[in-house]
Amino acid sequence: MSTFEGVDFYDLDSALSEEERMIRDTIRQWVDERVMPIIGDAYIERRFPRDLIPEMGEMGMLGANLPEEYGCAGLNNVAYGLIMQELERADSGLRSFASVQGALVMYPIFAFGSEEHRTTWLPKLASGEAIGCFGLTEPDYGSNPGGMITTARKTDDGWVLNGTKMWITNGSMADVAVVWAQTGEIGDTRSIRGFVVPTDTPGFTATDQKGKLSLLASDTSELHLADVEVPDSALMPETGSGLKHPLQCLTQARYGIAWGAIGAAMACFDESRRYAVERVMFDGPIGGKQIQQVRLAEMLTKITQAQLVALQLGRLKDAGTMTPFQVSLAKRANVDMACDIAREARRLLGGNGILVEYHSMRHMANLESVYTYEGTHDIHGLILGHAITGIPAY
Ligand code: TGC
Ligand code: FAD
Repeated sequence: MSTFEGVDFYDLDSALSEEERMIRDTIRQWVDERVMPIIGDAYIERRFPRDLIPEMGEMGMLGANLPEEYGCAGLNNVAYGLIMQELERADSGLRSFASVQGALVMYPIFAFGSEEHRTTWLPKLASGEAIGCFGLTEPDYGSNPGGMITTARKTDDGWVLNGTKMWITNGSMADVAVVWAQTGEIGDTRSIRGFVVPTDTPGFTATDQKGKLSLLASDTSELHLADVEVPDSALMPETGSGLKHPLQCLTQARYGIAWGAIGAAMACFDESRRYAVERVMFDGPIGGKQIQQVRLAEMLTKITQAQLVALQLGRLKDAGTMTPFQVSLAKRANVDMACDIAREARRLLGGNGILVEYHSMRHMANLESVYTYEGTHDIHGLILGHAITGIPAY
């Protein structure tokens, strides 16, 4: 049974480069040593384990696929994906932190910001000295961000921002926010532009989202912008020709989620497999019963399929040919797979499955957020439907 350690039934290790394997193994060891012992307590205490951030920076996990000239690790996208997988093996909240920092804050600053934005923020964000958040969603504009009512109005020497952003990961911890705002008529998506806003700017406040039953080891906040005055230099110069700039950021983060979900599923499978061979009921291990064997076989099958999807997606991204539609398929399918596996794992564990000492129920609850954010499962179905038929059904 020990060959199932690491869950690599199709020997995908042989399809990775030595460097990719080495990076994966380094992060895996760090997660086992530094995160696994504390993540259950952090979850119960409803706090993101902030003291891990400097180590994540030092080890190159933040914005890992961005260039070295800005203090990032300059890794390929498969290595980046493997990092997301290993982080989410511990907790979706940890991968969320890294996703937002790297794909939703550092990526837009790199791709759409000014050189001043890049040199001011990227090295600090890469090292973890600064934390970032990404404000797109609003209370009444989730799946449809194009309708946003947060405004940026031009003044003589800058802009004034007003509005509310909801469900913002890292919001209360952040030093800098990438804020998307309407600079023209409400509904005119061509006028939606991105701003780099230091969170100590007067009028900017963040409040914790209370009452969550998922992603408890993650900071989720509401951002309030009340006459926030920023200079002209806060505007990201390359934004402003439609929703495609924020959506391009989402493509980066959704790519990471497609890998991350596999990590959560691997953790649940691993926990179930161990439990099945150790737990004795009716004079034998439950892993010797046909129902549990089929349950484990289904889990392994789904994880293997998801691994193949993620690896090929990563190779396409590295070749520069990946499309957003391929990312939608992978995000949708792999998160759905992980939700199913976490639920089945929790069931296999019996009563112990509801305890925090075991990981599956924490993953199960977390994955409900992952299913919803970065485009819900339904929305990715509609994106694929649009691609297949040419007819938008949103
Ligand atoms: P639509 O007309 O389809 O497209 C507008 C323009 O954008 C282009 N485009 C993309 N470009 C890059 N990447 C993508 N994924 C793209 N999708 C579309 C498109 O080609 C077009 O370009 P152009 O040149 O013709 O202007 O736009 P729409 O307004 O109809 O939007 C459709 C829809 C529903 C798919 C979109 O609004 C959507 O994806 N909604 C979901 C919203 C969402 O995912 N929000 C996520 C918020 S951030 C978050 O959840 C962080 S969680 C973080 C964590 O903790 O890990
Ligand atoms: P709605 O859009 O109101 O959807 C409700 C239901 O309606 C869903 O089932 C949806 O699939 C369905 N639906 C919507 N439109 C259609 C349609 N046209 N046809 C059929 N069904 C439809 N956002 C950020 O900007 N930054 C962040 O850092 C961030 N972090 C998040 C962290 C967490 C923990 C969560 C839960 C969310 C986060 N989000 C963030 C917001 C997230 O992206 C939104 O929750 C998501 O896009 C869905 O929007 P909504 O919650 O408003 O749901």
